[in-house]
Order: sequence, then structure tokens, then C-alpha cells
Amino acid sequence: MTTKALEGVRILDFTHVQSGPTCTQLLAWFGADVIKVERPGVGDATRGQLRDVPDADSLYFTMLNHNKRSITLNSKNPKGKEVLEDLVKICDVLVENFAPGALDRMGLTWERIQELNPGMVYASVKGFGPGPYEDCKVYENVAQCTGGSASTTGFLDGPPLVTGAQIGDTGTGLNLALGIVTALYHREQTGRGQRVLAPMQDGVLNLCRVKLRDQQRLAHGPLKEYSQHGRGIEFGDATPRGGNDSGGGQPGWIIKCKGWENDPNAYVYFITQAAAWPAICDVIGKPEWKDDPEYATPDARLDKLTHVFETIEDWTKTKNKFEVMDICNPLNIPCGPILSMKELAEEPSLREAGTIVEVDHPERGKYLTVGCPIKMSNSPVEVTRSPLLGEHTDEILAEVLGYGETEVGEIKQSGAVGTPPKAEAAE
Ligand code: CAO
Repeated sequence: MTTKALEGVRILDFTHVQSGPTCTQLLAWFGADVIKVERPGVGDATRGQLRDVPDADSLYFTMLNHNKRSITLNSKNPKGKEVLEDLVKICDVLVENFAPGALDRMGLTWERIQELNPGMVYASVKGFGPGPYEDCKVYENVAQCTGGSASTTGFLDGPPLVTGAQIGDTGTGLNLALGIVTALYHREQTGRGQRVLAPMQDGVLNLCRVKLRDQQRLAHGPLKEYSQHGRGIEFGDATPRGGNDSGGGQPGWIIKCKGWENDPNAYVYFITQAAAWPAICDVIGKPEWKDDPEYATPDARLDKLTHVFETIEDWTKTKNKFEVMDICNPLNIPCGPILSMKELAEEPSLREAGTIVEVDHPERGKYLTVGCPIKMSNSPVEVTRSPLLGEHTDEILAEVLGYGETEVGEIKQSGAVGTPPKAEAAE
């Protein structure tokens, strides 16, 4: 029998935008009951951001909030505070990614949470950990810049670059999810919850470890595997931008394929792995390089990588990127076509694997989203649509919290849930 791995775990989801919602969506996919708390009448700001369909929740929101329930609750209203505290008592985990101090200002300090529920795991994403910037608000690209990614991304003669992969937000959300399940595992032995903090700067820096490695290697001489070395350009005192250089010991580069003049993605990433060198020489029509001391060994090639990749490119330009892949793969030459989002969205095998999923939504109709990137044999993931704002307020008050009709009526009357009274909404 298959069950969801996190069935029975209840998450109080106070997250918004991207980093926190990534985390709670993952936990929901694994079977946790995720109750998303949103401000009445407003909700998660991303519901209305980058809208493509008028009046419908944006793709930004829907793609980050699948498999969750939504309750609208004004946590600054006295009745709302009571409801929130009741939720803290019955949930296993509280996840939030507000600006530093916001939860304390609501009266939900770590001390208060422990009083209410000693088993509670209280998990936060913040831009920075303790230090000079701990009070700062942070978005994705700020984290990429302060975590070492931007200074090491891009070309040598260009400015620092941010990447399309959301390593600050989604990357940190993944870290937080791991912290949460680890804390839940620990709670099994100790009976107590704990605080879990995943700072975005730390998450990005962690993903940039090879660049910190290179920073230290610089003290012992030039980084010979960077193509900059072969071009005779001296290194400064910090890890440089490496263009499309490989981050590891096997040189690689992005090179053109047939059709590159008109197709911005007619390129392939090509790796000259040492073991595959003889096969590469044969396939590109340079069999003499196999025995030429100038080219035969990885060390000998280091100062002429640009020429090596230009020569490989003369061959790849005669094939489309998929033909390059088809020819090289059987020869164990590692390479990968540059796939556009259009190609990925249309790729049948990604649909079959549940990596890209089509979801139906009452307001916006069908759309594509990413499925769970982790596949577990006994905990299958079924992606269900994101909740409408406050869609589950009544069911959470009645079924989860067990409030009676009179109590629910009082809560609604107070403006703690649902659409707030006009004066309060205008605050
Ligand atoms: N009821 C009442 N008030 C609520 C509420 C609710 N249900 N939900 C949120 N609020 C309030 C908060 O209490 C806060 O009020 P105070 O400032 O008075 O304490 C206010 O709404 C806004 O919270 P915020 O400051 O977190 O939101 P923001 O839009 O100004 O900032 C962000 C957004 C992301 C920059 C900030 O939350 C942040 O730095 N978070 C940590 C880092 C992070 O996760 N960044 C990634 C975001 S994805 O790119």
C-alpha cells in the first residue's frame, strides 16, 4: 500500500512570494496538510502579480501553492490572534518568510510559540543570518548578488550577472524543507520542536562552493582550467567570472550548432572529458590530435582550450543540437543541448515523468507547472490546483479547529476572517 510520506503532518503556512511557498509546496506534495494563512481581501501578493488572465490568480501564485488549503485571517485583529494561537497549538510546523521581526510584531515570538506548543518546529527563511544585514528585506537577485553567484557569473569583460534559476528563493526553500523534516525526525526522539533558519545568502553561497574553492586555489597560482588562462589574461585577487567554463576538472563550453544564425538556442554544452578525448578527436575529424603531444593530454590542452572548442564547433555547426547529442552519447562524450522553455514545455517524457504537469484551475483554465523534482517509490505526488483566496476558511475553522457555529459567527463578525470591514481594509 502506498501512503504519502508526510501524511498526518500539519503545517501552518505563513509564507508568501517564492522562497517559503516553494518549501511548503514540497511538503504538501509529500502529503502534509498545508494550511496557508493569508491576509483577508489581499492574500499573498503574488496572486495579483504578473497576471496573464484578468482577475484570475497569476501563474506566479498558482505554480507555488499547489496542494495547499487557504484560510484568510487577520493576525493583527484580537479574535484573529486567538484563532492563530489555536492553529499553533494543533500544527506540527510553522513556516514563515516575512521580513525580519514581523512575526514577533504579531505577538508570535519563539517563546510564545513554545508555550503554546513545545513540539512546534518553527521554520523561517530570511535574507541573511545573524550579522550586519540581518534586518534587511531580501528578494531573489539580492541573494544571488550577496551569496557570490553574480560576481562569478557572466563573461570576463562584462558586468556581474544574475541567473534565471531561482537559486535564492527556490534553492533556499529546498534547504528549509530539509531542515523541517530533519527537525521533525529529531522531535521523534526528543519530543521537542526547534527553530530552523535558512538564510538566502547562505543558501546561494552553499551552491557556489566551487567558486569559494577557486578563491583559495588562486593563492597557489592561476586557475589553469579557466579559459582566461589560455587567453593569457592574468587573474585578479578574486574568483573571476568564468563565462561558460565548466566548474569542475573537465573543461567544457557552449558551442554553436547548425541553425545558430536564426535560433538563439541552437547550441550545445560540450565537455572534453579526458576519457572521451580519443572519441572526440575521431568524431570531429582530428584523429591526429590523439597522439600529438600538444593535444594528447588534458594538461597540454589547458592553454589552448579556446582553439580546441573552436575546432569542435566547426564540427557541431554542421549538425543540429539533437544530432550532436545522438552522435556523442553512444561514444560516452558528455554533452547537452541548450533546451528552450518551449522545448521543455512540449517534451513528452517530462510530462510522463510528472516533471511538468498540466493543472486545471476554475478561474484560469488549464496551465502547465513544474511537478515534484524528487520521485519517491512509495509516496507518489499528485499535483492539485492552488486554493482560491480563503477557499478553505470555513472548513478549517469548523473541521480543523472544531469551532461551533456560534464561535465561527463571532469570528466572522469581528472581521478576523474573510473580507475585512472597509475601514480596516483601507489601513
Ligand atoms: N494579517 C495581518 N497582517 C499580516 C498578515 C496577516 N494574515 N500577513 C502578513 N501581514 C503583515 C506582516 O505582519 C507585516 O506587517 P509589519 O511590517 O507591520 O510587521 C506586513 O504584512 C508585510 O510583511 P513583509 O514586510 O514581510 O512584506 P513585504 O512585502 O514588505 O516584504 C519580502 C516582502 C519578501 C521582501 C520580505 O517578506 C522578506 O524580506 N522576507 C524574508 C526573505 C524572503 O523570503 N525573501 C524572498 C521572497 S521571494 O523573492
